[in-house]
Amino acid sequence: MTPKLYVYEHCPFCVKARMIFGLKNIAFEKVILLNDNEADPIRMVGKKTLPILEEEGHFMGESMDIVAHVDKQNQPIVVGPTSPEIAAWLKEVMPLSAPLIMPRVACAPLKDFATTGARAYFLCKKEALTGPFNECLGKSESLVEELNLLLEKLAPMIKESNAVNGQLSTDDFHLFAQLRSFSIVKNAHYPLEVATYLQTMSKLSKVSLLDAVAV
Ligand SMILES: N[C@@H](CCC(=O)N[C@@H](CS)C(=O)NCC(=O)O)C(=O)O
Repeated sequence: MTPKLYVYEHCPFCVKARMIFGLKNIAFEKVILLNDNEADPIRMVGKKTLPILEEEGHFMGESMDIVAHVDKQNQPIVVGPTSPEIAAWLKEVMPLSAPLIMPRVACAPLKDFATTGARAYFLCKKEALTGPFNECLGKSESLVEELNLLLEKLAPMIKESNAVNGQLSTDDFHLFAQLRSFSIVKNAHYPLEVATYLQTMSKLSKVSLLDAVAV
């Protein structure tokens, strides 16, 4: 039976789980849940969280557990070394993530928010973390400037366009998921190495970027 992967389109953790199927060319059914659907995730894994993998009536949460589980099914591909430099970069960019991404995701035409209730649920929950979205958006210019500096800093760390450290590793899941979320930010400047990595990983993993709905 084809495995089912329950996801939100905006969600970087869901991107990690989607990536392993795309990279390994394994068929799966992508099921996009409404953001205010609490009942289904709670029924499946006991809490309101995605991604969730359903296989033969069994449910698995936690994005990187799903990656490891799918990877070991036949010839593993996520076998490369990780780099402390990439972990440090992801840590450094983290404070920019919510204020730049959440307010833009909140108004994007994604299936996660196909109903007014689903969009309102997201807005309410995430504004509690970031503060009012209009205030975040008001700081866009300086936040994008900071992001651009960090993208410049990332460029020389990218060894290959299909594997940040030269061979596919868990770093690629964390890095591509983060960069794909940032692709919703209009006017960010991607150095060539970063742009090529983003496009290549999107194509190989079959996870589309959010640039089509960038704000
Ligand atoms: N550690 C989990 C984190 C998953 C997570 O935080 N998912 C978010 C979506 S991006 C979620 O479902 N949050 C609950 C909500 O949005 O209501 C994983 O890696 O899968």
